[in-house]
Amino acid sequence: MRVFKSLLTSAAIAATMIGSTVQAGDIKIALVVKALGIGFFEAAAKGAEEAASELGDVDIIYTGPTDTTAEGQIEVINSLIAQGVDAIAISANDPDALVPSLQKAMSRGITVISWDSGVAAEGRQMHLSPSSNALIGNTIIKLASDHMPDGGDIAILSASATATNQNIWIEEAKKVLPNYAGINLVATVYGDDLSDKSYREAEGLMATYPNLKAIIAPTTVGILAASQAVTDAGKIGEINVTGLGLPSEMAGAVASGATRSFAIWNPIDLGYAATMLSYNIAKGVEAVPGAAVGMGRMGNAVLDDSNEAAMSDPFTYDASNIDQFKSIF
Ligand code: RAM
Repeated sequence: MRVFKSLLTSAAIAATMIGSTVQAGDIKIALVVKALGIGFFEAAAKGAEEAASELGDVDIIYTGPTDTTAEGQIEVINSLIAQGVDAIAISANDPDALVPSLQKAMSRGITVISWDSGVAAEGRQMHLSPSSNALIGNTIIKLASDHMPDGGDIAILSASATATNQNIWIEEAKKVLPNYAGINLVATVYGDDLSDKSYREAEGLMATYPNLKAIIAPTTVGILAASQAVTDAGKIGEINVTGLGLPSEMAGAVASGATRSFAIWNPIDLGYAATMLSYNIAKGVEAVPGAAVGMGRMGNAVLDDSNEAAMSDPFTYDASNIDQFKSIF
């Protein structure tokens, strides 16, 4: 048991150095993701790599735990502190649990930002959201409602129960529900951004709510697993799976009709922007309310009173346009 655990631990802190040979004096930026093996984060890593080659003096360490837990990320953070990285850009599995270890990193002079999924303000210098949280919340409900002319029951299949980003989007989605007459949210379940757990949770929803008309998964892992579960259950046409997905992963579901439409922002741009922000702050730009911090080709992030900014709007994909995007991300 002990051996197994220590194997898991070393796997959990496995890190990949991307790019060319590490030069002394290079800025080491760690892109810490919710978990390794998720296509969305691999696309973000491509963007980080693009930023690094543009900047020239940057090494990207792409790393994360093997599952979407705060405990796994704390181990990763401690190991990055020990390695003496210059910056940590993290998509958090929990807004609060990471604060002590990220504060330790900042007290050692390491730049800390969160991106995608935020850390509480005291645990980071700034946060970059992909898009306005209210817009994402409204978008996921609208995507379901667009294909439910007679209204009906919907359910949410989320990522982990402590994921900052999904929890805010769900909160925003619930706020706009009264604007969608006849749409009834019956349950919210959590697949932890694991394919098999998400698939089983989708099966559970179909068994518990026989009148379900849509499953909304605001996670790229969840939407793919749910579309597969609906397909395998023979319920294409009866239950529409929507939410946030990657065109490359969702092309089959759109072709089969399991998913009528879904949305996402560009994850490559998000990883690129997070890297540029980390670099500029590590080089001395101050992250304070009102500051405009450069994001390279993505323009500036203008920080609000909570030192937060949003990158761009989500884009909707369906059968009419998915083929143009499925080879990009
Ligand atoms: C998954 C992750 C990520 C989220 C996307 C939409 O890849 O949960 O944090 O932003 O879905």
